[in-house]
Amino acid sequence: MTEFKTEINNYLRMQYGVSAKDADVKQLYHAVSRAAMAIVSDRWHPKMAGKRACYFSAEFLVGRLIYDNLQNLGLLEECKEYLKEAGLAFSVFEEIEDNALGNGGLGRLAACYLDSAATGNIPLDGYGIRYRYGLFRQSFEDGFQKESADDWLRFGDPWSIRREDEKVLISFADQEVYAIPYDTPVIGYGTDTVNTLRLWQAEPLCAFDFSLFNSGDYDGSVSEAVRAREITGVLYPNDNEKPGKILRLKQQYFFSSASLQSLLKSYVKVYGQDFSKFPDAYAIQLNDTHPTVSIPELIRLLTEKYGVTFEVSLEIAKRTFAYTNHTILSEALETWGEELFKGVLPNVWPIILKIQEALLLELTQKGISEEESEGFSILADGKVHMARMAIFATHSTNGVAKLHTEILKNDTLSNWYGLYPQRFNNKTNGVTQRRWLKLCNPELSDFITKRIGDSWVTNLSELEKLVPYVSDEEALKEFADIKLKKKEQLAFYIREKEGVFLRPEAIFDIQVKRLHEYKRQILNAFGILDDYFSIKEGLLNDFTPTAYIFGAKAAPGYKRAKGIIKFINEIAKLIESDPIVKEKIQVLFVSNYDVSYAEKLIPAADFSEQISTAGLEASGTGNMKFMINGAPTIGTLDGANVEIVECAGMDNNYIFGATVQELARIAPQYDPKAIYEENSRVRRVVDTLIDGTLSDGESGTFKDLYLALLDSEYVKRADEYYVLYDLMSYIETRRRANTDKKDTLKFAAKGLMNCAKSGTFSSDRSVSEYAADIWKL
Ligand code: 26Q
Repeated sequence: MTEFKTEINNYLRMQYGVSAKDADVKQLYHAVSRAAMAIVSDRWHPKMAGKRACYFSAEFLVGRLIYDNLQNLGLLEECKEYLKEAGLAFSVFEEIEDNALGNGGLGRLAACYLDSAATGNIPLDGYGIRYRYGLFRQSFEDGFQKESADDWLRFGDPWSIRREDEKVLISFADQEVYAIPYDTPVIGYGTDTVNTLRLWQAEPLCAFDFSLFNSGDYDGSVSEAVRAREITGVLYPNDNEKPGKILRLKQQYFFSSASLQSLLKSYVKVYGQDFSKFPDAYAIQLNDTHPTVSIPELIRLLTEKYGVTFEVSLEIAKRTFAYTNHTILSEALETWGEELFKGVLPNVWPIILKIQEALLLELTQKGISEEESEGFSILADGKVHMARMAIFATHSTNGVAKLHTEILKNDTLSNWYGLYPQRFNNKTNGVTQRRWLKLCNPELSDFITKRIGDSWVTNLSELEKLVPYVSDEEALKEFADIKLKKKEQLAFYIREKEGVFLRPEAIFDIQVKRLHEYKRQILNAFGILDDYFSIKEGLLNDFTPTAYIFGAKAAPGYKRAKGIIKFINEIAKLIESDPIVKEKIQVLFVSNYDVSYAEKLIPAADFSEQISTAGLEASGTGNMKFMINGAPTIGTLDGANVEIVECAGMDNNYIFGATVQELARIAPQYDPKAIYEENSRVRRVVDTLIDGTLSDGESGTFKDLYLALLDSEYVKRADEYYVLYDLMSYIETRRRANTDKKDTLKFAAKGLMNCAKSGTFSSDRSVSEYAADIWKL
């Protein structure tokens, strides 16, 4: 018996008094996880030597940990065997819920970077929040989204260790709480490196007030505890949208201060009170502005606790911190009302004033006029502008795809770029092929390894060696067969989970991502409606049957996004009730799309829908996952799509719609109403929102969608996201894709070419660029 299996048996016996055959899934989950932890433990210890990088992020969307960790430890096969001996399938752990402490792209990126760093022996630790409830679970009631709590701790958390001894105190204006760290090992694939993901939990100084209890005040006796736990109670479900709530600022300060206090403690142990070496010991990457309050907080700790001057502290901050921007949407650029900020964090406020003062001084020295200074000001129109502070008080600002970085430099942040051109740099996002190919698509992985060996697992650019197989008929056939198999597996899963029968022979056209107007799920919906009407008219006799699959969560307060979900669900119903059209089209909105669902959907895609308004999707990372799994992109020239087609070729993808430049040119005269009036096909699909074809159950939500597209008295900008502008070019492109799919081998060649050219989209590449250019490790 191996060490691993022995550990599992011991744990089951000691903890639960059972053997593998009698254990339930939860017991097995704990036993397997803890056995793996035991194996990791002698490689996992605080490391003092050399510079470390710290990824500060309000979100880590790691998904299910068990399979990934076992794979990285090389224990996957052994675990399968063990379960088989106990008469169980390896898939039993699919009952274990995802770790969904993130909203979408930004949180999942953080998780990919941790995996890549550990695998590449890069000392990178994650710091964030241990939310009691993660991203809400989604269900549909009469086609409307319903949310419920994500009680992820129901299954326990065997992958973390609570470090009571490392707790720190956090002070707000109106309360003091402890921050308790929970550490999870981040295990590299086939390496000895074990990094740490440290998530902080808020707890009261005093959990129970006996004197209040004795005097009969039962609520009062626990109220401090309730208020403390509230801080890390739940992840805000906003993606690219700000709630502007006090609690959110408290969360940001809570994990920023806790993380910095713990770094400073470790630092002082090694270096003493000479803080000039701090930037040589730690590099801190700010994942968007969410942890940016770390900047004044580090300065506050250095000046107040250790007597460093403000000027020196600011220099230390600049050399330590770097900032990643993930969005140009104005509604996602964080600002906090000055009064609100002062009220919650009175100790930090004076530092903000001093940073502002230092900024103004520097602007004057650089000869910036007072008028121009407005646009740089951290404090302006009664608000604290977090991105401005992040650019001023760090040494690096990066965008997440080439196009995005260019837009930052030349448009959104052009004034800053003029001031500090050397601070700006690009780091195109990436995804980990360990989870997004090897683990979720073992069939394609074997196909690849059989031909070029397995070094792609840690060096994705090796996939380039697949290029010759693009003209190898046997390889193409096998590639097409694998895709079909993944579609069959998905169809089976969906039948169980959603009660919907998808035909695996149909094209699987998939759009999965958060629901947001700029991502234009409604454009996809209009495209489907045009298919529907065309088929009814008998115009599309050559059409290859297609299943249009959506997965998306809408922020609970985002009414219009919820209206789009209802709209798509109504289209699904309409088509399902039409005996002719339903033979050609199926529409399905899967419920509760999450990381684990993505792992099943993405390998099964024939087409990847990446159709955001040009200029608005900073990068996208789902687009990369589809590409690696060999699905051509139907997309706009936006975010990393631009680099995807640069690598895989225009011919192997389906690019449509206006470019950034074109939109900039037409924007001033854009008149969606004119398009609607001139084009009867556009009109026909848009009118389904109001002509009774579809019902929103009297909620008024379809009328709102309609007016938002057409009426510039109803909204500031009618069709702000240029849906109608791109609609016809989208429809035509998708028809071409549908036709191309008929030639199985030619189509497989496009897919294989995408896979072969996807090497640069590994997060291994991204992280090594961060390490070399920004963190200087
Ligand atoms: C802001 C203020 C207050 C509360 C919440 C927020 C907030 C929360 C989440 C703002 C933005 C987000 C998430 C942004 C995000 O996920 N952006 C995505 O980042 C990906 C990784 O870089 C990119 O690939 C996507 O293009 C980008 O949309």
